[in-house]
Amino acid sequence: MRTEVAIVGAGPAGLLLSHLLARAGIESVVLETRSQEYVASRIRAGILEHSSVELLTAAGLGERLRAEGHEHRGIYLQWPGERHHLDFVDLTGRSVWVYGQTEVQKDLVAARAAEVVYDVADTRLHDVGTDRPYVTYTDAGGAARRLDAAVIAGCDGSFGPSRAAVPEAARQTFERVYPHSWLGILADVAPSTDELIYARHPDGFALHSMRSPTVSRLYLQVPNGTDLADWPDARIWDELAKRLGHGRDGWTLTPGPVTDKSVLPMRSFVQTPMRYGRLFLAGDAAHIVPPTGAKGLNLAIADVARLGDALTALLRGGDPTLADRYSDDALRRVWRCTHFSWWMTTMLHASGDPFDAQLQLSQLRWVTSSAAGATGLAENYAGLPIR
Ligand code: RFL
Ligand code: PHB
Repeated sequence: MRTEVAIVGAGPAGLLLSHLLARAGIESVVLETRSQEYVASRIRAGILEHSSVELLTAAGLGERLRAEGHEHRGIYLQWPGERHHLDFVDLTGRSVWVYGQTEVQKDLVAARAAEVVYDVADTRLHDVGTDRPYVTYTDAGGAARRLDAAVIAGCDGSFGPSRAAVPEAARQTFERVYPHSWLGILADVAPSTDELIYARHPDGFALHSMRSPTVSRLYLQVPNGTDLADWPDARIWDELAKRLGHGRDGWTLTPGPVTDKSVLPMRSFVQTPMRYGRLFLAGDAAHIVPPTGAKGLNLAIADVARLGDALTALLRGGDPTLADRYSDDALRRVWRCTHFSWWMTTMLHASGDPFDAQLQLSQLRWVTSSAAGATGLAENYAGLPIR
């Protein structure tokens, strides 16, 4: 089989790239190791920044988002005894939207821009340093296949093979592993808040997020290696109530039936460069951020917006300028988001160190009382323009 762009991975990065390319008249084939049902039901990110909404809307993917998503003006930041609202619209003129990654994924599948081959195995990238790269894989029926392309886009997330297809001598990696994880639940209960609450508490961070007027998404900081068996639903709700300040100033947390429960380890990771020869990396394949800044999905969207432009200029206009700049341009945003996610994580998670605790409280008081501090957080959270 031959196509213009071979895309490895049908997550949001891979499917959105195929969609943007199709709109520019460029053909692609997407290879995905999981089944269509599995990919469509994974529960992940929930917040779209302003630029992501603009980009999805401009790409013809904004209809359901605007009908069923919920625009938020800002977030609450709290610590014991205090809760403050940061209004991003007042501070920066930009809002964020609650619209689950699962929904973005469904919209992309429905748009069906390119052929997606699900249930592939043994995906391998070859000759990426030449102008005749190709991918080999085994299809669902067990047959060995080969896909030739002008360009390969590695959109295969943190566990895929694309990242390692860059020769070791040509790549550099940067990593920070955090000593805590998040225990996340999805619950069939109306959110107890109108906008997200990020809570610092001496016993650990808690986040009250949501998916819809009837579905809540909540997280607790837990130690690495936490076993879900030690966390029956009642214990989770008790801990959330304590950390989120149930009963204070008349605010209550309403518990409900838990429909999903998982533990997510946290790390920051960047591999540079994001391009080697005819291989371009995008999304989690190139970088991972801890979820505290809500940046993972948004960064994936920003990468492929840039990559779509670059590949269109390269393959349609024969102009390599944007492709040559792709890695440097994308990495500027990647490092900004990596810093913001690290900063939000270190400001809000309990480390057990009393010096850290005082610095965190000082920082929280500053971002909630100074216009400069609040605007800095708002600008990063609501997101800078993509291009
Ligand atoms: P994805 O979504 O991981 O998609 C990559 C796709 O590549 C496929 N793949 C392969 N395909 C073919 N051959 C192979 N050998 C392959 N190996 C892998 C995978 O099956 C998958 O379908 O990466 P993408 O598109 O770059 O999108 C990035 C976002 O998904 C990610 O940044 C966020 O979801 C991060 N993230 C979260 N971000 C938040 O802001 N808030 C969250 O609550 C949140 N929860 C999460 C998350 C990421 C998670 N992962 C990756 C473990 C929860 C989880 C569990
Ligand atoms: C979510 O709703 O899953 C979510 C929201 C904000 C974050 C992380 C996760 O910072």
